Amino acid sequence: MDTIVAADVLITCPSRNFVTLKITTADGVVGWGDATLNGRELAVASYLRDHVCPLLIGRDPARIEDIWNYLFKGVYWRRGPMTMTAVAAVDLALWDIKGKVAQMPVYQLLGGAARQAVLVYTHASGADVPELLEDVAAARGRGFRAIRAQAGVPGVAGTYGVKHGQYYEPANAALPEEQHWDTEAYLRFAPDYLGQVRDFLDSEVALLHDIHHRLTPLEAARFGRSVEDLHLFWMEDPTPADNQESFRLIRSHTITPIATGEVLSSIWDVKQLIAEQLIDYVRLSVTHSGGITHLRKVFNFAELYQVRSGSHGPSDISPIGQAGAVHLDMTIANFGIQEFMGYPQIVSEVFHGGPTYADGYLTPSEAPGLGIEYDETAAARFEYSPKYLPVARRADGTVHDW
Ligand code: EZ4
Ligand code: CO
Repeated sequence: MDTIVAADVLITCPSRNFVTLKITTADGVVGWGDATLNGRELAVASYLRDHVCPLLIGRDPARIEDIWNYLFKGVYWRRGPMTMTAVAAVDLALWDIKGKVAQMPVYQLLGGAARQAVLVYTHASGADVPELLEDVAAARGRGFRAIRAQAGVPGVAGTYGVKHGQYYEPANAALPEEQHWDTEAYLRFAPDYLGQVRDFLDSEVALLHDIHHRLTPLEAARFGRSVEDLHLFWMEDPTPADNQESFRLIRSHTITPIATGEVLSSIWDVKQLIAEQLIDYVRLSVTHSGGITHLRKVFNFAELYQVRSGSHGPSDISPIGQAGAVHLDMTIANFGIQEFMGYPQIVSEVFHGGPTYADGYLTPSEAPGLGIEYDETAAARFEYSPKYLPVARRADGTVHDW
């Protein structure tokens, strides 16, 4: 039996912060796990370093399911994004090790390819409609078959989802910026600009839109109804999912497909949404939801209700997490789509390998394990620097949902 001899937490910031768990075995196998939680990076790093790493030493790295349950059920405090991101990092590193020992890519260990490649969507955004259409055209130029479109709302300064510079990067400040939000302005404008994007795109290209939990259930129903003719692939996060039953109201009023879950992290957070068929796509990610071991259970459960996967895949999940997502996406029966924002070039100085993008699809690496390596020497050049997402307030100063 091989044993875990070291578990180290590494932090780097090649333009943004990434937290990585490195597990080393007595046989000299190294596994990499992603532990990046945007804006709470150091909390997860401490959770791992102070409370999880010591528990791993001496354990058999082959026993993934057992270690997962030890860290979830065996710990008094369970669930929550910080816990589930920490557990995910361990899980990803152990799958990486298992693949390297077996000399197989992780998707083979999970049952093998259920499709040729993984359909992805990317982001297009603009401060106004002409800028958005330019960005949509650029995404088409790169071959994307599914595009998420977000435009600035006139009169609403700093609308979420609109890029700054070359890359969409809302986590841009050492302390959170304050931005404005105006629901009525958004509801008047969004259906109109999405219509313009729909007309601009070839009909076979899928159009997605992210609402970022900004609406009440009734407002979301109104929005969903107003864009039904556009046949959106989905409207994302129409309202917070803290009350899972509130999606019933949206569902009873509109046939616009619904995706949710990027801020959720366990099967319990989406159980009712799935079992009552209140959503069409579940957006939990490998990195924030307990890794491959837990997310596979969520997707298998969703399969029973014809709910498909649509995992969160922003550039604030590291390339290790993104690689893990693509391995899992390859193997499940109810895969829907995978978000893929891509990374600034500088990120590839630290993370080598990973899935290959071509023509709107990602293909996992055939290298053993997750197929991605972390360059510790390169990583050491990029020191942690705090970066926070903005906070939104309404005209009267009330804090609004993210
Ligand atoms: O804004 O991951 O659908 N994707 C998204 C993301 C989120 C960031 C926040 O950390 O909503 O781009
Ligand atoms: Co989103």
